[in-house]
Amino acid sequence: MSNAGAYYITTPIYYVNDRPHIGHCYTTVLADVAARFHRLMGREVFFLTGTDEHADKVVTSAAEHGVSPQAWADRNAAAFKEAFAFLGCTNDDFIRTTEARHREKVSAYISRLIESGAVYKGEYTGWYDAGQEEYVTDTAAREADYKSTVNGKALIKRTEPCYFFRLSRYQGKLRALIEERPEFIRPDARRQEVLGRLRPPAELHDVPISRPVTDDPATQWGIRIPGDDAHRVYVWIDALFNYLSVVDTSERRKFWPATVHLIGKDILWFHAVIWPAVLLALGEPLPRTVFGHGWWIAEGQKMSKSLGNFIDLEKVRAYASRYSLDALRWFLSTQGPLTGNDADFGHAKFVETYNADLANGIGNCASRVANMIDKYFGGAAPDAQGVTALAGHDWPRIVGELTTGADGAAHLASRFDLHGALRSGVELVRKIDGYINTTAPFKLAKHADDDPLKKRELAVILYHCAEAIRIAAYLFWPAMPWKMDELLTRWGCPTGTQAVQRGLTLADLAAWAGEHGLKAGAPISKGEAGAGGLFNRADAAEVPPGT
Ligand code: ME8
Repeated sequence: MSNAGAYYITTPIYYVNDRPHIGHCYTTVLADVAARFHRLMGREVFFLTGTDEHADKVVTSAAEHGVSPQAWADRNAAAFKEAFAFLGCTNDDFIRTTEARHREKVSAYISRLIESGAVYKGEYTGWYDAGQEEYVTDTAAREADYKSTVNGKALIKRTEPCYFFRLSRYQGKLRALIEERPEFIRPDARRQEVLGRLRPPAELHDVPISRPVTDDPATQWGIRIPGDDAHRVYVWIDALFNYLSVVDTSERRKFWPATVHLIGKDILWFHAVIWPAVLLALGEPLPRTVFGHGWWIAEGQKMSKSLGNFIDLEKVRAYASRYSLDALRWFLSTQGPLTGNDADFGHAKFVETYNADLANGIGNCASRVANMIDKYFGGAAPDAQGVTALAGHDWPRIVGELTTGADGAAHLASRFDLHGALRSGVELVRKIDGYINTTAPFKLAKHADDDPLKKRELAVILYHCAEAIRIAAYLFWPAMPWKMDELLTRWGCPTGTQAVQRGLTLADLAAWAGEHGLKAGAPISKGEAGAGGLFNRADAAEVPPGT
């Protein structure tokens, strides 16, 4: 049964031959921001991440470390789990492809495909890239001078009996589908890339989906083809099935099809062509969107093992500990390679973003307003009720301006424009700052004691500012849940975390001076004495953390 309120978001499942780095953290944090946005919008969310464990390189890497593939997978899967927990990711499940619940489903799916004729046994000869564990087409092999485009090593010509998936059957159907549904592959540049490879003269061939099992223990790692122990399921097919296997239970079926498969652009073909074709063959509905983001690079250079410039977990932790986890998540989710170009994880850029959006942005704005309320109203939210007209102010217009953010943010988040959605909070803060600068409450305050009209004007202005900051906090919350919960606690309002638990939605929360709005007389705290603002200014000249 489909459920219109359901929102199912997935990340790639990551190889456990190595430890997590910034790229894995990025995709999973981004998915977390989307998941949190949608929970706050009242959707029933299922957020899935996990690890891809049956790759041959897991066997190689385990052997290098003198442990069994399963032990190596256990160790690294734990590192991924720990990293995502550290980053505050609220995934609803974590799938490991070595788990029985996944393996059993994969066997059942392959059996169905064999029965329907979508998978058949044949013989494969081709150019194999051992490092990537993938066959390269003849054309691609020729163009690359029969060398791996990834590690430069020679491609190997191999012939082997093999199970094939009838991909060729789906070329026209996939093309029509991608043409009809612009939201199916995003961003649009990725969609055009895929379409280019589906339009004649391009031709889709059937693809091998098995690997032989021999006496070599290295070939025994993986899920067997049902009924034929001499073959195992190719790791990519095994891995793609995770998105379905996890929700293929009576309680979770409502989440299928996935709303968004969030991936990096490196694995677009598997997700935008092979996976949908497999789903068509199984008679399953297709995901709504496959979103392929771009690359993080480090200080202007591509990250690579040979350069040794991977931004690893230690560095990620060092940034979080120096600037807060919220600030790190903010940087990743607003400055990352969501669409188009690569994004640079550069220290100067980090500090610039941190100062502009956080220290000088929401942090400064909230502390300015809390300080004025403390000084002029004894720390209690002023009363703005009953004020309809005061000379020189157009209150309805001002309130209208300060309340436009939430609807826009929800719309952008549902379009997976997370940069735009998070920018809504920044823009709201900018409006509040502008409002403070034009109305100059600190000047009004000088005359407020002698002039009751000025005191009321001051009350209305500061109420507006505090109320708008409250709304901004919910807009920032999906990226920065801890700092925003702290701010909302200072304001005496439901935190984002509580709001989600109580089923309050962004629309409820963003209602101006509504049921969940700021109440006149309620205490507003400046925060613990000495604890300073939410985000203290940083100096770009300081040594980058983790160096
Ligand atoms: O490909 N910038 O796993 P993987 C941004 N197991 N994102 C990056 C990145 C970078 N520099 N480097 C990696 C696999 N990523 C398969 C997937 S899914 C059914 C199977 C992220 O461990 C990005 O999301 O190589 C990319 O797609 C993913 O890590 C690849 O992770």
